[in-house]
Amino acid sequence: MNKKVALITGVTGQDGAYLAEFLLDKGYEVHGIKRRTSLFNTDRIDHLFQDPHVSDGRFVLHHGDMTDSSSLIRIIQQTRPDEIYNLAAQSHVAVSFEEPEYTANSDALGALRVLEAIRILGMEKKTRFYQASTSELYGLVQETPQKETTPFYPRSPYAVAKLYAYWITVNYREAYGMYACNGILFNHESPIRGETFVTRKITRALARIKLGLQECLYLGNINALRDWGHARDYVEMQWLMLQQEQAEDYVIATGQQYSVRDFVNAVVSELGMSIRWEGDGVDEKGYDEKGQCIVAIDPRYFRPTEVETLLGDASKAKSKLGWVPRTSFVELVREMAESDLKQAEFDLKVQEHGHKALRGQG
Ligand code: NDP
Ligand code: GDR
Repeated sequence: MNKKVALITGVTGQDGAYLAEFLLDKGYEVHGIKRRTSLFNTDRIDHLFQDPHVSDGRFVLHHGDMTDSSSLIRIIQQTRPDEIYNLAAQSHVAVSFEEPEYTANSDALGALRVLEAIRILGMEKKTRFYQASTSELYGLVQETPQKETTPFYPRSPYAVAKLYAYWITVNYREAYGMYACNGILFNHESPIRGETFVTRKITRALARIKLGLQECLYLGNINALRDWGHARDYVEMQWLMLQQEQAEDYVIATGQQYSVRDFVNAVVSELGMSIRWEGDGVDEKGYDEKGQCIVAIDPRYFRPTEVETLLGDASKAKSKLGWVPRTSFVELVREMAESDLKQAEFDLKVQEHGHKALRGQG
Protein backbone atom coordinates (compact mmCIF):
# COMPACT_ATOMS: atom_id res chain seq x y z
CA MET A 1 0.00 0.00 0.00
CA ASN A 2 1.22 3.51 -0.83
CA LYS A 3 2.09 5.54 2.23
CA LYS A 4 -0.33 8.27 3.15
CA VAL A 5 0.63 11.89 2.57
CA ALA A 6 -0.21 14.60 5.11
CA LEU A 7 0.20 18.36 4.83
CA ILE A 8 0.41 20.44 8.01
CA THR A 9 -0.01 24.22 8.01
CA GLY A 10 1.56 25.74 11.14
CA VAL A 11 4.09 22.89 11.36
CA THR A 12 6.57 25.10 13.25
CA GLY A 13 4.08 25.68 16.09
CA GLN A 14 3.46 23.65 19.24
CA ASP A 15 0.79 21.34 17.77
CA GLY A 16 2.47 21.16 14.36
CA ALA A 17 5.62 19.75 15.95
CA TYR A 18 3.79 17.09 17.99
CA LEU A 19 1.55 16.18 15.05
CA ALA A 20 4.45 15.87 12.59
CA GLU A 21 6.23 13.54 15.02
CA PHE A 22 3.04 11.50 15.52
CA LEU A 23 2.34 11.11 11.76
CA LEU A 24 5.96 10.23 10.94
CA ASP A 25 5.77 7.49 13.59
CA LYS A 26 2.65 6.20 11.81
CA GLY A 27 4.59 5.94 8.53
CA TYR A 28 3.16 9.01 6.79
CA GLU A 29 5.05 11.20 4.35
CA VAL A 30 4.68 14.59 6.03
CA HIS A 31 4.82 17.99 4.34
CA GLY A 32 4.81 21.16 6.38
CA ILE A 33 4.29 24.80 5.49
CA LYS A 34 6.57 27.34 7.15
CA ARG A 35 6.64 31.03 6.52
CA ARG A 36 9.72 33.01 5.75
CA THR A 37 11.24 34.65 8.84
CA SER A 38 14.48 36.57 9.29
CA LEU A 39 15.62 34.13 12.01
CA PHE A 40 15.16 30.34 12.04
CA ASN A 41 11.67 29.38 13.26
CA THR A 42 12.08 25.59 13.10
CA ASP A 43 13.47 24.88 16.61
CA ARG A 44 10.53 22.64 17.48
CA ILE A 45 10.92 20.40 14.42
CA ASP A 46 14.67 20.44 13.75
CA HIS A 47 15.02 16.93 15.24
CA LEU A 48 12.61 15.58 12.57
CA PHE A 49 14.37 17.16 9.63
CA GLN A 50 16.48 14.97 7.36
CA ASP A 51 18.97 16.56 5.00
CA PRO A 52 17.54 16.03 1.47
CA HIS A 53 21.13 15.68 0.24
CA VAL A 54 21.66 12.50 2.22
CA SER A 55 18.19 10.90 2.42
CA ASP A 56 14.85 10.76 0.60
CA GLY A 57 13.33 12.32 3.78
CA ARG A 58 9.68 11.65 4.60
CA PHE A 59 9.51 15.10 6.18
CA VAL A 60 9.57 18.03 3.77
CA LEU A 61 9.14 21.75 4.44
CA HIS A 62 7.70 24.27 1.96
CA HIS A 63 7.64 28.04 2.14
CA GLY A 64 4.11 29.41 2.14
CA ASP A 65 1.77 31.72 4.01
CA MET A 66 -1.89 31.57 5.01
CA THR A 67 -2.37 35.03 3.51
CA ASP A 68 -1.03 33.94 0.10
CA SER A 69 -3.42 31.77 -1.95
CA SER A 70 -1.00 31.10 -4.74
CA SER A 71 1.57 29.51 -2.41
CA LEU A 72 -1.14 27.33 -0.84
CA ILE A 73 -2.45 26.17 -4.22
CA ARG A 74 1.07 25.41 -5.45
CA ILE A 75 1.98 23.37 -2.36
CA ILE A 76 -1.27 21.38 -2.39
CA GLN A 77 -0.87 20.73 -6.12
CA GLN A 78 2.73 19.53 -5.65
CA THR A 79 2.13 17.36 -2.59
CA ARG A 80 -1.40 16.02 -3.36
CA PRO A 81 -2.09 15.24 0.32
CA ASP A 82 -4.58 12.66 1.58
CA GLU A 83 -4.99 14.74 4.75
CA ILE A 84 -4.55 18.45 5.46
CA TYR A 85 -4.27 19.67 9.04
CA ASN A 86 -4.91 23.42 9.12
CA LEU A 87 -3.10 24.46 12.30
CA ALA A 88 -1.57 27.76 11.14
CA ALA A 89 -2.94 30.83 12.87
CA GLN A 90 -2.12 34.04 14.66
CA SER A 91 -3.08 32.14 17.78
CA HIS A 92 -2.60 34.69 20.57
CA VAL A 93 -5.91 36.06 21.87
CA ALA A 94 -4.43 39.25 23.40
CA VAL A 95 -2.41 39.98 20.24
CA SER A 96 -5.59 39.69 18.15
CA PHE A 97 -6.87 42.91 19.78
CA GLU A 98 -3.70 44.63 18.51
CA GLU A 99 -3.77 43.04 15.04
CA PRO A 100 -7.43 42.24 14.32
CA GLU A 101 -7.24 42.58 10.54
CA TYR A 102 -4.16 40.38 10.16
CA THR A 103 -5.73 37.83 12.52
CA ALA A 104 -8.88 37.70 10.36
CA ASN A 105 -6.78 37.36 7.23
CA SER A 106 -4.67 34.44 8.45
CA ASP A 107 -7.15 32.68 10.75
CA ALA A 108 -10.48 33.16 8.92
CA LEU A 109 -9.57 33.67 5.26
CA GLY A 110 -6.58 31.35 5.62
CA ALA A 111 -8.92 28.41 6.24
CA LEU A 112 -11.06 29.46 3.27
CA ARG A 113 -7.97 29.65 1.04
CA VAL A 114 -7.00 26.07 1.86
CA LEU A 115 -10.54 24.78 1.29
CA GLU A 116 -10.79 26.66 -2.01
CA ALA A 117 -7.41 25.33 -3.10
CA ILE A 118 -8.66 21.76 -2.54
CA ARG A 119 -11.74 22.57 -4.66
CA ILE A 120 -9.90 24.43 -7.42
CA LEU A 121 -7.57 21.45 -7.76
CA GLY A 122 -10.53 19.04 -7.95
CA MET A 123 -9.33 17.18 -4.83
CA GLU A 124 -12.61 17.32 -2.84
CA LYS A 125 -12.98 13.54 -2.88
CA LYS A 126 -9.30 12.78 -2.19
CA THR A 127 -8.23 15.21 0.50
CA ARG A 128 -9.55 15.20 4.08
CA PHE A 129 -9.41 18.52 5.94
CA TYR A 130 -8.97 19.22 9.66
CA GLN A 131 -9.64 22.71 11.03
CA ALA A 132 -8.06 23.74 14.35
CA SER A 133 -11.13 25.21 16.02
CA THR A 134 -11.11 26.41 19.59
CA SER A 135 -12.94 26.62 22.91
CA GLU A 136 -12.57 30.42 22.52
CA LEU A 137 -15.66 30.12 20.26
CA TYR A 138 -17.72 29.68 23.46
CA GLY A 139 -16.29 32.93 24.92
CA LEU A 140 -19.05 34.28 27.11
CA VAL A 141 -20.30 30.84 27.99
CA GLN A 142 -23.96 29.99 27.44
CA GLU A 143 -23.83 26.55 29.11
CA THR A 144 -21.43 24.64 31.39
CA PRO A 145 -19.70 22.36 30.55
CA GLN A 146 -19.39 23.24 26.86
CA LYS A 147 -20.05 20.58 24.23
CA GLU A 148 -20.59 20.40 20.45
CA THR A 149 -24.15 21.78 20.70
CA THR A 150 -23.37 24.70 23.05
CA PRO A 151 -24.02 28.08 21.34
CA PHE A 152 -20.96 30.19 20.46
CA TYR A 153 -20.32 33.72 21.77
CA PRO A 154 -16.81 34.79 20.66
CA ARG A 155 -15.08 37.50 22.75
CA SER A 156 -12.01 38.53 20.72
CA PRO A 157 -10.99 39.23 17.13
CA TYR A 158 -9.19 35.87 17.29
CA ALA A 159 -12.35 34.02 18.30
CA VAL A 160 -14.47 35.84 15.72
CA ALA A 161 -11.97 34.89 12.99
CA LYS A 162 -12.02 31.28 14.21
CA LEU A 163 -15.84 31.36 14.13
CA TYR A 164 -15.69 32.10 10.40
CA ALA A 165 -13.18 29.26 9.92
CA TYR A 166 -15.45 26.89 11.86
CA TRP A 167 -18.50 27.65 9.74
CA ILE A 168 -16.71 27.71 6.38
CA THR A 169 -15.44 24.21 7.19
CA VAL A 170 -19.00 23.05 7.93
CA ASN A 171 -20.22 24.80 4.77
CA TYR A 172 -17.67 23.11 2.49
CA ARG A 173 -18.59 19.75 4.01
CA GLU A 174 -22.28 20.34 3.32
CA ALA A 175 -21.97 22.16 -0.03
CA TYR A 176 -19.32 20.02 -1.73
CA GLY A 177 -19.45 16.76 0.18
CA MET A 178 -15.89 17.26 1.40
CA TYR A 179 -14.52 15.31 4.35
CA ALA A 180 -13.92 18.43 6.45
CA CYS A 181 -14.16 18.64 10.22
CA ASN A 182 -13.55 20.85 13.22
CA GLY A 183 -11.73 19.83 16.37
CA ILE A 184 -12.97 22.22 19.05
CA LEU A 185 -9.93 21.97 21.27
CA PHE A 186 -9.70 23.39 24.75
CA ASN A 187 -6.35 24.84 25.92
CA HIS A 188 -3.47 22.42 25.57
CA GLU A 189 0.06 23.04 26.70
CA SER A 190 3.50 21.43 26.81
CA PRO A 191 7.17 22.25 27.36
CA ILE A 192 7.23 23.64 23.78
CA ARG A 193 4.21 25.93 24.31
CA GLY A 194 4.84 29.51 23.10
CA GLU A 195 6.45 31.53 25.90
CA THR A 196 3.76 34.24 26.02
CA PHE A 197 0.82 31.90 26.75
CA VAL A 198 0.06 31.96 30.44
CA THR A 199 1.14 28.43 31.45
CA ARG A 200 4.57 28.61 29.81
CA LYS A 201 5.01 32.20 30.96
CA ILE A 202 4.48 30.94 34.53
CA THR A 203 6.74 27.85 34.38
CA ARG A 204 9.53 29.79 32.66
CA ALA A 205 9.38 32.80 35.02
CA LEU A 206 9.10 30.81 38.26
CA ALA A 207 12.03 28.58 37.27
CA ARG A 208 14.11 31.72 36.63
CA ILE A 209 12.95 33.30 39.90
CA LYS A 210 13.97 30.14 41.79
CA LEU A 211 17.51 30.46 40.39
CA GLY A 212 17.72 34.23 40.96
CA LEU A 213 17.65 35.09 37.25
CA GLN A 214 14.43 37.14 37.56
CA GLU A 215 12.68 38.89 40.46
CA CYS A 216 8.97 38.96 39.74
CA LEU A 217 6.34 37.47 37.41
CA TYR A 218 3.68 39.94 36.18
CA LEU A 219 0.30 38.48 35.21
CA GLY A 220 -3.16 39.72 34.18
CA ASN A 221 -6.40 38.03 35.24
CA ILE A 222 -5.30 35.28 37.62
CA ASN A 223 -8.91 34.28 38.33
CA ALA A 224 -9.52 33.08 34.75
CA LEU A 225 -10.54 29.41 34.69
CA ARG A 226 -9.35 27.03 31.99
CA ASP A 227 -9.50 23.34 31.05
CA TRP A 228 -5.82 22.54 30.39
CA GLY A 229 -4.64 19.35 28.66
CA HIS A 230 -1.38 18.15 27.09
CA ALA A 231 -0.73 18.91 23.38
CA ARG A 232 0.78 15.44 22.86
CA ASP A 233 -2.57 13.83 23.78
CA TYR A 234 -4.59 16.26 21.68
CA VAL A 235 -2.79 15.76 18.34
CA GLU A 236 -3.66 12.06 18.42
CA MET A 237 -7.30 13.11 18.35
CA GLN A 238 -6.70 15.44 15.40
CA TRP A 239 -5.55 12.40 13.43
CA LEU A 240 -8.39 10.17 14.74
CA MET A 241 -10.98 12.69 13.54
CA LEU A 242 -9.77 12.23 9.96
CA GLN A 243 -9.91 8.40 10.13
CA GLN A 244 -13.70 8.05 10.58
CA GLU A 245 -16.35 7.05 8.03
CA GLN A 246 -18.07 10.40 8.32
CA ALA A 247 -16.67 13.85 8.96
CA GLU A 248 -17.98 15.33 12.21
CA ASP A 249 -16.98 18.03 14.71
CA TYR A 250 -15.68 17.10 18.16
CA VAL A 251 -14.92 18.83 21.46
CA ILE A 252 -11.60 17.78 23.00
CA ALA A 253 -11.04 18.62 26.67
CA THR A 254 -10.08 17.05 30.00
CA GLY A 255 -13.26 18.00 31.89
CA GLN A 256 -11.12 19.46 34.73
CA GLN A 257 -10.93 23.17 35.45
CA TYR A 258 -8.28 25.23 37.25
CA SER A 259 -7.60 28.95 37.65
CA VAL A 260 -4.43 30.74 36.55
CA ARG A 261 -3.71 31.17 40.28
CA ASP A 262 -4.06 27.36 40.77
CA PHE A 263 -1.53 26.92 37.97
CA VAL A 264 0.92 29.28 39.73
CA ASN A 265 0.44 27.40 43.02
CA ALA A 266 1.01 24.02 41.34
CA VAL A 267 4.23 25.20 39.66
CA VAL A 268 5.48 26.76 42.91
CA SER A 269 4.99 23.49 44.72
CA GLU A 270 6.56 21.47 41.87
CA LEU A 271 9.67 23.66 42.06
CA GLY A 272 9.90 23.24 45.85
CA MET A 273 9.14 26.92 46.47
CA SER A 274 6.35 28.49 48.53
CA ILE A 275 3.91 31.36 47.97
CA ARG A 276 1.69 33.45 50.26
CA TRP A 277 -1.04 35.50 48.54
CA GLU A 278 -1.98 38.92 49.98
CA GLY A 279 -4.19 41.82 48.87
CA ASP A 280 -7.09 42.06 46.43
CA GLY A 281 -7.70 42.78 42.77
CA VAL A 282 -4.86 44.60 41.02
CA ASP A 283 -3.05 44.89 44.37
CA GLU A 284 -2.92 41.16 44.96
CA LYS A 285 0.64 39.83 45.27
CA GLY A 286 2.36 36.53 45.91
CA TYR A 287 5.34 36.47 48.36
CA ASP A 288 7.94 33.76 48.85
CA GLU A 289 9.22 32.51 52.23
CA LYS A 290 11.74 35.39 52.41
CA GLY A 291 8.96 37.94 51.88
CA GLN A 292 10.08 38.77 48.35
CA CYS A 293 7.25 39.57 45.94
CA ILE A 294 7.40 36.93 43.20
CA VAL A 295 4.00 37.42 41.52
CA ALA A 296 2.19 40.71 40.89
CA ILE A 297 -0.67 41.94 38.72
CA ASP A 298 -0.06 44.17 35.73
CA PRO A 299 -3.34 45.48 34.27
CA ARG A 300 -1.64 45.74 30.87
CA TYR A 301 -2.28 42.01 30.57
CA PHE A 302 -6.05 42.42 31.04
CA ARG A 303 -8.03 41.93 27.81
CA PRO A 304 -10.71 44.38 26.59
CA THR A 305 -13.19 41.49 26.74
CA GLU A 306 -12.12 38.45 28.75
CA VAL A 307 -13.13 34.81 28.64
CA GLU A 308 -13.53 34.13 32.36
CA THR A 309 -14.31 30.43 32.36
CA LEU A 310 -14.08 27.42 30.05
CA LEU A 311 -14.77 23.77 30.85
CA GLY A 312 -15.19 21.13 28.17
CA ASP A 313 -17.33 18.00 27.88
CA ALA A 314 -15.57 15.57 25.53
CA SER A 315 -18.14 12.74 25.91
CA LYS A 316 -18.71 12.54 22.14
CA ALA A 317 -14.98 12.07 21.39
CA LYS A 318 -14.80 9.50 24.18
CA SER A 319 -17.69 7.42 22.91
CA LYS A 320 -17.20 7.78 19.14
CA LEU A 321 -13.41 8.02 18.86
CA GLY A 322 -12.50 6.10 21.99
CA TRP A 323 -10.31 9.05 22.95
CA VAL A 324 -9.27 9.81 26.52
CA PRO A 325 -6.65 12.31 27.69
CA ARG A 326 -3.64 10.50 29.16
CA THR A 327 -1.82 13.29 31.00
CA SER A 328 -3.15 14.68 34.29
CA PHE A 329 -2.92 18.34 35.30
CA VAL A 330 -0.17 17.54 37.84
CA GLU A 331 1.84 15.59 35.25
CA LEU A 332 1.50 18.45 32.76
CA VAL A 333 2.70 21.00 35.32
CA ARG A 334 5.60 18.73 36.31
CA GLU A 335 6.79 18.18 32.73
CA MET A 336 6.67 21.90 31.94
CA ALA A 337 8.29 23.00 35.22
CA GLU A 338 11.12 20.43 34.91
CA SER A 339 11.85 21.47 31.35
CA ASP A 340 11.96 25.19 32.16
CA LEU A 341 14.08 24.55 35.26
CA LYS A 342 16.68 22.83 33.05
CA GLN A 343 16.64 25.75 30.65
CA ALA A 344 17.03 28.21 33.55
CA GLU A 345 19.98 26.20 34.91
CA PHE A 346 21.62 26.46 31.50
CA ASP A 347 20.94 30.22 31.35
CA LEU A 348 22.43 30.63 34.83
CA LYS A 349 25.63 28.84 33.80
CA VAL A 350 25.93 31.05 30.75
CA GLN A 351 25.37 34.15 32.89
CA GLU A 352 27.99 33.07 35.44
CA HIS A 353 30.68 31.61 33.17
CA GLY A 354 29.89 32.72 29.62
CA HIS A 355 29.37 30.43 26.63
CA LYS A 356 33.06 29.46 26.51
CA ALA A 357 32.85 27.79 29.92
CA LEU A 358 30.02 25.55 28.67
CA ARG A 359 32.09 24.02 25.87
CA GLY A 360 32.16 20.26 26.18
CA GLN A 361 29.44 20.12 28.83
CA GLY A 362 26.81 18.81 26.35
P1 NDP B 1 1.21 28.19 17.74
O1 NDP B 1 1.02 29.65 17.89
O2 NDP B 1 2.26 27.50 18.55
O3 NDP B 1 1.55 27.87 16.19
C1 NDP B 1 0.93 28.56 15.14
C2 NDP B 1 1.57 28.15 13.84
O4 NDP B 1 0.98 28.91 12.77
C3 NDP B 1 3.08 28.47 13.77
O5 NDP B 1 3.71 27.46 13.01
C4 NDP B 1 3.11 29.78 13.01
O6 NDP B 1 4.34 30.03 12.34
C5 NDP B 1 2.01 29.52 12.01
N1 NDP B 1 1.50 30.72 11.37
C6 NDP B 1 0.98 31.82 11.95
N2 NDP B 1 0.59 32.70 11.02
C7 NDP B 1 0.88 32.15 9.81
C8 NDP B 1 0.72 32.57 8.48
N3 NDP B 1 0.20 33.76 8.17
N4 NDP B 1 1.12 31.74 7.49
C9 NDP B 1 1.67 30.54 7.78
N5 NDP B 1 1.84 30.08 9.02
C10 NDP B 1 1.44 30.88 10.03
O7 NDP B 1 -0.21 27.52 17.95
P2 NDP B 1 -0.57 26.06 18.53
O8 NDP B 1 0.33 25.06 17.94
O9 NDP B 1 -0.73 26.16 20.00
O10 NDP B 1 -2.05 25.87 17.94
C11 NDP B 1 -2.27 25.28 16.67
C12 NDP B 1 -3.63 25.72 16.15
O11 NDP B 1 -4.65 25.29 17.05
C13 NDP B 1 -3.81 27.23 16.01
O12 NDP B 1 -4.65 27.44 14.88
C14 NDP B 1 -4.56 27.63 17.27
O13 NDP B 1 -5.32 28.80 17.03
C15 NDP B 1 -5.42 26.42 17.49
N6 NDP B 1 -5.77 26.11 18.86
C16 NDP B 1 -4.78 26.00 19.82
C17 NDP B 1 -5.11 25.65 21.10
C18 NDP B 1 -4.08 25.52 22.16
O14 NDP B 1 -4.44 25.52 23.35
N7 NDP B 1 -2.79 25.39 21.83
C19 NDP B 1 -6.51 25.36 21.48
C20 NDP B 1 -7.45 25.47 20.38
C21 NDP B 1 -7.08 25.82 19.13
P3 NDP B 1 5.62 30.67 13.13
O15 NDP B 1 6.27 29.53 13.87
O16 NDP B 1 6.44 31.20 12.02
O17 NDP B 1 5.08 31.71 14.06
P1 GDR C 1 -6.01 31.65 25.85
O1 GDR C 1 -4.56 31.33 26.46
O2 GDR C 1 -6.28 33.09 25.76
O3 GDR C 1 -6.98 30.80 26.63
O4 GDR C 1 -5.85 31.09 24.36
P2 GDR C 1 -3.57 32.22 27.35
O5 GDR C 1 -2.64 31.27 27.95
O6 GDR C 1 -3.02 33.36 26.57
O7 GDR C 1 -4.55 32.82 28.47
C1 GDR C 1 -5.27 32.00 29.36
C2 GDR C 1 -5.90 32.86 30.45
O8 GDR C 1 -4.87 33.38 31.28
C3 GDR C 1 -5.13 34.76 31.50
N1 GDR C 1 -3.88 35.45 31.83
C4 GDR C 1 -2.84 35.64 31.00
N2 GDR C 1 -2.62 35.24 29.71
C5 GDR C 1 -1.42 35.55 29.15
N3 GDR C 1 -1.16 35.13 27.89
N4 GDR C 1 -0.48 36.29 29.81
C6 GDR C 1 -0.66 36.72 31.10
O9 GDR C 1 0.20 37.36 31.67
C7 GDR C 1 -1.90 36.37 31.73
N5 GDR C 1 -2.39 36.59 32.97
C8 GDR C 1 -3.59 36.02 33.01
C9 GDR C 1 -5.76 35.23 30.20
O10 GDR C 1 -6.43 36.49 30.39
C10 GDR C 1 -6.68 34.07 29.90
O11 GDR C 1 -7.89 34.20 30.59
C11 GDR C 1 -5.18 29.86 24.09
C12 GDR C 1 -4.54 29.98 22.71
O12 GDR C 1 -3.73 28.85 22.51
C13 GDR C 1 -5.61 30.02 21.64
O13 GDR C 1 -4.99 29.93 20.35
C14 GDR C 1 -6.55 28.83 21.84
O14 GDR C 1 -7.58 28.89 20.86
C15 GDR C 1 -7.14 28.85 23.24
O15 GDR C 1 -6.08 28.79 24.17
C16 GDR C 1 -8.05 27.66 23.49
